[in-house]
Amino acid sequence: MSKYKFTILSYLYDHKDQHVSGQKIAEQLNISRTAVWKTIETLKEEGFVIESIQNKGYKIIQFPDVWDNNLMRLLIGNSEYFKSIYVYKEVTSTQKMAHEKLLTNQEPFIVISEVQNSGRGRFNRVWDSQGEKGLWMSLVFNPHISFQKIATFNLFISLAIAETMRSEFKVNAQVKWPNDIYINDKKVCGFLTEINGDSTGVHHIICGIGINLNHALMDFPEDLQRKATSISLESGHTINRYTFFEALYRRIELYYQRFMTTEFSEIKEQYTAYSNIWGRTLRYTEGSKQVMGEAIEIKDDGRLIVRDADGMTHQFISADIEMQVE
Ligand code: BT5
Repeated sequence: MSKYKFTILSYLYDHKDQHVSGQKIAEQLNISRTAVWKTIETLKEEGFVIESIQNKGYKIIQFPDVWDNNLMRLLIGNSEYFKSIYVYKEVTSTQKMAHEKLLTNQEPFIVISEVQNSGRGRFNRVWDSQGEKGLWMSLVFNPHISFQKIATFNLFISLAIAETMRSEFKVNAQVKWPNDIYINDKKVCGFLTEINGDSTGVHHIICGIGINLNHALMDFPEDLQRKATSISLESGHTINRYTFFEALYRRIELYYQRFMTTEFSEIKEQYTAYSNIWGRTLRYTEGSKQVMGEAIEIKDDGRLIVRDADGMTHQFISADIEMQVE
């Protein structure tokens, strides 16, 4: 790997709206023109599309299809909150990696991987994590909050994800309480939240987020084809995964800050408007409790209230909700 790769990529990235000459890059970075040329060739081999016009210079036209460590470091360099990012080609699970990294790194960070060969959902369910199609990452936060406060974390994160999809990618993303995002009644994103803490409260939140971005229907295993979707399938466009990642982590930072400084009641109206569970009879399962009923309210502490056919109300803290009740 060229030792100048990160600095040259940073320079091109900072000037991504214009062409910059090899001479100028060489002068600014105090390296030889040959080194500039060689490094740009390496970047091209790695999948960066870099236009080179005589007398004008170089310009990045397209990022590679895979997660590039240098580029991710650049994107995260603008983060107000996350201090580092670990980028992998393949891991068992970013969630598992995040827990391991936490043993030596206590500052907020992100783990992202192209492929997870053992991605997992809640209760160790399988999370299908195809390469080059999705966004599989775990975000580590280091709040110092009470266990009680954590109950509404998922609600803030759901809104950050759904809002990113709606405003930047023009799809009708809806929140499915407590931790899924759906489009047209199909799951496009699931996330899970784990915590490290002790008697004094929560020290770390490890939030694993899986989002289907560029999947075609056939990219999903057969059993998911009826239930899952991707942003690309819903919007009709191929999604630039870097653009998505950047838009998402910024909104997550914003909503994390809101989570830390306000109460759920502040965003409840928007959350309720974004939810897809109202006005329909669905099956709610939490542990051994199962209820067919209609959701009527989300309480300020994040609990969901469901009314069954006999008019009885039931409270849920974190239920599985079946959207396609047969
Ligand atoms: C979730 O669990 O929805 C949380 C998924 C979290 C995945 C991320 S990826 C990065 C990080 N690293 C990990 O290893 N995990 C996290 P749950 O609510 O239990 O839903 C799991 C169910 O979703 C499965 O049983 C399938 O029915 C369905 N499913 C699996 N893969 C899917 C996919 N790619 N798209 C849509 N649905 C999927």
